[in-house]
Amino acid sequence: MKKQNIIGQGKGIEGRYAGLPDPYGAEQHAKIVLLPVPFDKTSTYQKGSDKGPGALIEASRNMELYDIETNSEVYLHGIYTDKPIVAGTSEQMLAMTYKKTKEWLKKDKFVVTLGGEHSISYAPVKAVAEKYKKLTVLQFDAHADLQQLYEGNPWSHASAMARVREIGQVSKIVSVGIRSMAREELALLDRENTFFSHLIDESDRCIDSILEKLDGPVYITFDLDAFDPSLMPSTGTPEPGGLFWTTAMKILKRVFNEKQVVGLDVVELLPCPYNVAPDYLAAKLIYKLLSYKFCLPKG
Ligand SMILES: [Mn+2]
Repeated sequence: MKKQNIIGQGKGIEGRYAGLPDPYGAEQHAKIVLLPVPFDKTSTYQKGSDKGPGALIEASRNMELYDIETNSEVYLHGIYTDKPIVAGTSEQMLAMTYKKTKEWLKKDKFVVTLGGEHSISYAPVKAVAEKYKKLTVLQFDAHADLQQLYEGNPWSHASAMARVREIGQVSKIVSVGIRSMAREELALLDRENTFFSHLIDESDRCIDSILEKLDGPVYITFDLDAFDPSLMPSTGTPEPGGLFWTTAMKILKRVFNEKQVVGLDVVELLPCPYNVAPDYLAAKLIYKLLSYKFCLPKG
């Protein structure tokens, strides 16, 4: 029972997700690796998502680590917080993140990449897609992110999914929560595989229709602006009419239960110093998804 009193309530180790002491936070023991990529160079509305990983990790030290829903403590599988990727340009950041993700995948770790702006996702998706062929990317996002170029930059956050779509081993992208886009993106949109926010509810029929689109291994890229801004105001481009926690969890629980999820990123947390609740939500989102991944009885 010793494990009960070592963590939570901000008493864990600084700079480590959930404040995990060894052996739970140690590299050798860990099934899971968190890779922080504090990169924000192309944002156009509000900047500051480079502060996201740090704020998320700090908030995570205050979590209670027993998950009621799955009756489990996923940290017992080990969660290692890697050193942040520090890079000056998009190209450098992507090259370093890709290389690091490949290394962890070779060691059979489940990699969770923390943004930073959404453009970081290209690197982990590419690495994961080379290991797990015919990958479906499940995108939670308010925005389509399909602009070919944005302000002349192919690596803009607004082009994140345009680049992911070009990765050969990615068979398709399924997008959930979309509610803002440019007219020129309409022609680029894969309408069949897009679930607009205003059409999403918690019904089995709706969730079935999302699940039906997912083939083969699944990578989840979670842009926090998919959530309604009343829940997640701390993001660079907040957009009303988003998903709420229970709906998102209902969808995600079924995805983890019925599909093989092989990678995950959580991006676009732009912390506000006067409101830590969204940082905590982002930390908890990861903990919840890891609980679904490793502690859900398959069925
Ligand atoms: Mn996005």
